[in-house]
Amino acid sequence: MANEFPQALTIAGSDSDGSAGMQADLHTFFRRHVYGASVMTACVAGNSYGIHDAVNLPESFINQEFKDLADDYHIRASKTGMLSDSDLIRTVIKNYQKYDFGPLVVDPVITTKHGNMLLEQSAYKTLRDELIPLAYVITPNFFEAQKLAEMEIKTDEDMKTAAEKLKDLGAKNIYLKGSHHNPGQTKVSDYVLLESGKSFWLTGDFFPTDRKNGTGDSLSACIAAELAKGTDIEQAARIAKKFVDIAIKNEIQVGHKFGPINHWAPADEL
Ligand code: PXL
Repeated sequence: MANEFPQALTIAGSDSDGSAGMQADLHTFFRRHVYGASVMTACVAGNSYGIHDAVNLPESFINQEFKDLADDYHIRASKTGMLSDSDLIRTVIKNYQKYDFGPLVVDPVITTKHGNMLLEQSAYKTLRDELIPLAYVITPNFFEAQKLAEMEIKTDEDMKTAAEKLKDLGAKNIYLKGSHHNPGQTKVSDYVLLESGKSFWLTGDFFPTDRKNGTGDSLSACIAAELAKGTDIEQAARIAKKFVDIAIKNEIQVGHKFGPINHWAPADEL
């Protein structure tokens, strides 16, 4: 029967070196045994040294991408990545509200790991006030969480307070990634706050490497993939943390500088 196989959607920018953005999402969907569809919102030209150019796709084209998927596929979960300006965010919101594409994972992409801005300053409020309230899960990194929660995070208690504040923005479930910028740290602890009120820490080893591009994209894509298969949010969060940790630890030598994580690393048995 058509559409029996679980299908997930990434609504994201294309990253020409394949390490992050839509390409990282599709690698993750494939690896987690979910069929991956994509609505491309923007294209970035870059490599492991950095990003060198970016363009947005026209609204009419993005609308058509959504329509074509809705006319034929059964998308069971979606995720957003790079949405560079307010118009783009609103185009995505309009289409997401028009069709049934399952629960939405919002990765609130603001900058790259290496400081390139991926979201215009003026779009930040649109992301926070209009997109995040539609999210089933948000997956901010440490810096995005501080910006969105409007507070500094220094302690475990601060992580918990920030997660509560993020929930107040309207997202149902919060996956807050812990800091990995403390000298000498050996562990990274993420904090998850669920719709039910349950919360827990997910702690993994810190692995010092420059080959970490696409980590955040892959974590949120893994959550979306699991949701598309019917996994509950707690289990999806646990699987995603392990999936990404394994992909970081099993480095592949691609590119000269900030290379991609390894989506092939043995992660079938999570
Ligand atoms: O990892 C964040 C990200 C998201 N989307 C695109 C990117 C990047 C980082 O490089 O290029 C398209």
